[in-house]
Amino acid sequence: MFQLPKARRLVMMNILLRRYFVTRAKTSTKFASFSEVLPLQEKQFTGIAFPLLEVEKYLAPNLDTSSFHIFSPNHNDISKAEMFFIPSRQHPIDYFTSAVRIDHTPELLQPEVCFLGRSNVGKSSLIKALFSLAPDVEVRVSKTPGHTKKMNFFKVGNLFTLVDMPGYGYRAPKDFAQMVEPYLNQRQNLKRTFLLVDSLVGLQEMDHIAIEMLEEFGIPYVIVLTKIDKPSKRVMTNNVLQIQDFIKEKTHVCFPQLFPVSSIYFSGIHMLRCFIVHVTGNLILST
Ligand SMILES: Nc1nc2c(ncn2[C@@H]2O[C@H](COP(=O)(O)OP(=O)(O)O)[C@@H](O)[C@H]2O)c(=O)[nH]1
Ligand SMILES: [Mg+2]
Repeated sequence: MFQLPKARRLVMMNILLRRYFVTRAKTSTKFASFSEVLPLQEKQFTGIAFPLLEVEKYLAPNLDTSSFHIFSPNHNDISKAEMFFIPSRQHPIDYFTSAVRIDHTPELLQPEVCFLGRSNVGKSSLIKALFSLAPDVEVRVSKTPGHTKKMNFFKVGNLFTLVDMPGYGYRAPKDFAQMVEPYLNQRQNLKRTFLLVDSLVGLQEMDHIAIEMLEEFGIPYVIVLTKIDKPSKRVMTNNVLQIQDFIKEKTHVCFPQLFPVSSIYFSGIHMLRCFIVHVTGNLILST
């Protein structure tokens, strides 16, 4: 049977894989831009633009929901923030580099935010959704859990950097010791850490370990609830309330407001873009 030489086979496989990932990155970008969300009917609009307010609708009226409204940009702020995620010749957005050890991380002065969470929680998908207006940015979304073992740096012009951290899973202690801990401890330009938690299952043991570490180091972080298209309204509401109570009672450096997202339907993505642009010092809210 005809067989390709090994080197050529590898090249072919690379081309096929690239094609697969790039094609995936280009599919389903409806509602990627806020301009496509604005004309929607109120219910659908709120669900995508302000998913936390959608949850609030299902709560008892006497419940204190002040933590739902701490960061509350208006439409104009959200549209302005989106401009930072649209690439141009003067403002290139691209994958920059990867690192497996802290001493391999690039020396960048621009503000940075990083994304942390269990393997399979949806980190890469979230970064892909945030960058959906820059379709040339290649973010690898793996089929196999625990694929990301590197820190991947994405530069948004010379304004800020997004870092996809290795997922903590069964290899967590090793990855944590080698990469996550020293990065969080030493990175001078780190402005905010986003801790991703699956909205279907809520806080898991591994999440608590990450929270303990963030609290111990005093690193400001925000909890992002991923895959909100999955849970029922009841499960979603329960998990939101439970996590918000936990933040209030047990944490000191966690932002009290949750950021629910669905990377498939772009729910909460516009809001999160706005928050990132804001915490990296690139946008002062008009409200
Ligand atoms: N339904 C749904 N699935 C998601 C969402 N985000 C990610 N996934 C799926 O969850 C799996 C893990 O996602 P990935 O981004 O690779 O997770 P990572 O290991 O944290 O980087 C993939 O099969 C994704 O397609 C989401 O918002 N909704
Ligand atoms: Mg990943």
